[in-house]
Amino acid sequence: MKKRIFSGAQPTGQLHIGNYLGALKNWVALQDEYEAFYCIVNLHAITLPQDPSTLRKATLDLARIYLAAGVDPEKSTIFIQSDVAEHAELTWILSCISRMGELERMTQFKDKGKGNTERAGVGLFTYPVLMASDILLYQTDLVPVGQDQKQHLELSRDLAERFNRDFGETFKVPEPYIPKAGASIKSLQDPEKKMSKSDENLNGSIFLLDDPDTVTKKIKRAVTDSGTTIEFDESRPAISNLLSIYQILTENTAEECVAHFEGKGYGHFKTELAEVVVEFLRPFQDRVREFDDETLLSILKPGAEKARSIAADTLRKVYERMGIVG
Ligand code: AQP
Repeated sequence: MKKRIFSGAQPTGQLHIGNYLGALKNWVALQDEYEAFYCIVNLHAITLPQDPSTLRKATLDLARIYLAAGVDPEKSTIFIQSDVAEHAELTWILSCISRMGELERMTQFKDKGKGNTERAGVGLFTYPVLMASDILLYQTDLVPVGQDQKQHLELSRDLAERFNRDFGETFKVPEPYIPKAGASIKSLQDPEKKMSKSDENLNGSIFLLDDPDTVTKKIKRAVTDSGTTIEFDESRPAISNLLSIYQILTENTAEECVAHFEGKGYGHFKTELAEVVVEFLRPFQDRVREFDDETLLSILKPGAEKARSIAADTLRKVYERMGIVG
């Protein structure tokens, strides 16, 4: 029996190269070895206001991105979260064993709620409980995510352990899979912040659907540090971030990258980096155009059916253990 992985992304805005390097790239690499479930988490998206027609379109567009990135529907189950009602149902159950204090400590709530708990949505507050439900429903062994999701994954583990202790062994306790390189790609405009879909400064993110000209301009405008050498250095996060992107896309070692740029200046480095990113995006964007809506639905609907059969089984056990009958 293969071990199982679960992961997902939100159909909120355009995916960027950070989403790809931190998550999607690893989903593709892991799908041979694991039984993989990749979800389009549209219920997470509505924790912040969304325009309905934009959300509807973004949901299918995200399925295109998964497929173009190399997620293979013959190997992996791809589905839309809202097609499996058990996600919302288990969220209620897990909310009842979650504690206000532990959710208040979640840094993403503090960031996205902009520190204003009075005005922040309750859904944004309970977002990590929905994420725990996503993962635990599938008896997941491994969850490939970027560094920003590590804290949420810890909560998923805590909730699984708490439920198992209080009601008997029910959930597998999942392990995080956080890549060594690419787990936290930073904004090109502010290396203290992660690259983000919702960043108002569009120059901070390289979107997967950016055209070559836009990519090149964004990289040329990327902030650099006061030094002159091209190397990994914790005290120089801007150049280290750009070099990480170069390293992962070229699949060279850190030492090879540093040696390659020895004696070269920032201008030369940025030109080469832009070429590498553009050459990576070109075939990716061609593949995105290959999938029409009908093809997507023919993948997503059976995906949801397969997911639902496993999710329903877990939820039935949960209800039994808790004494909920109906
Ligand atoms: N900058 C990043 N570097 C590496 N990995 C990242 N991820 C997100 N940003 C980076 C990983 O991408 C996966 C899908 O993310 P998501 O759709 O759940 O969105 P998010 O984590 O909330 O971050 P975004 O993409 O920046 O969106 P917004 O702006 O809406 O918050 C996850 O595995 C995530 O770790």
